[in-house]
Amino acid sequence: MPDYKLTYFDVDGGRAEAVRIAFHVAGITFEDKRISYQEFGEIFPTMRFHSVPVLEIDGAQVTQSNAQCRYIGKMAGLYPTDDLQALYCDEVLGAIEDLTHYIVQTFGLQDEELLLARQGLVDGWLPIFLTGLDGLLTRGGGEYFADNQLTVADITSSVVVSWLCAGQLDHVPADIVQKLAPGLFEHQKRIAADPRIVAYYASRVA
Ligand SMILES: N[C@@H](CCC(=O)N[C@@H](CS)C(=O)NCC(=O)O)C(=O)O
Repeated sequence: MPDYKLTYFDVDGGRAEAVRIAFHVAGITFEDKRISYQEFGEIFPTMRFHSVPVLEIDGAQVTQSNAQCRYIGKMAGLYPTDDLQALYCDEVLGAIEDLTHYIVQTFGLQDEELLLARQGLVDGWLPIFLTGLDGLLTRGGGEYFADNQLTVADITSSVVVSWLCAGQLDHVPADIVQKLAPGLFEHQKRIAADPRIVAYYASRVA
């Protein structure tokens, strides 16, 4: 088995979270290297695209969280073997990445500028992506996005939806998902209760 090291911020969320969960579900030991924002400021030039998560496989860097998700997800049985179902899974991963990108663009803004940017999200990209993802869930049958079973798409969506519902984003109502995409809201609660996800978080506090 190769030596795996995943470097990301010290948060139980964000772009590395589904990769960490997939490692756990696969039963693969990896170094969960959690860095502070200050450490990131010191080491980011050593990273290929100056960003995290970075997965090192026997010391060789691989970037891009969705690529990492697919790679570890396959070993964990969390990625469809059927090409069409894999496409459905990838569509969700890509949409979540786009949505995250739009949200992150508002980070670091202050006061009136932040208010306007967040209002723009609430009136624009958030409803577009939340209702779009709700539709993709319906396409998958309502319970999962693809393959009629848990995949990295469900986990990635659950991580972002839980973040949106936590009320951590100023000027974004914490009930926005519940109001605009009730199916997606229920999906998040169901995925968080999946025994594999519960076991991962139990292992975090153990
Ligand atoms: N598409 C990349 C995006 C990576 C990315 O933007 N990561 C953020 C953290 S979630 C980052 O490192 N930001 C540092 C910065 O913007 O300076 C991926 O999915 O891995």
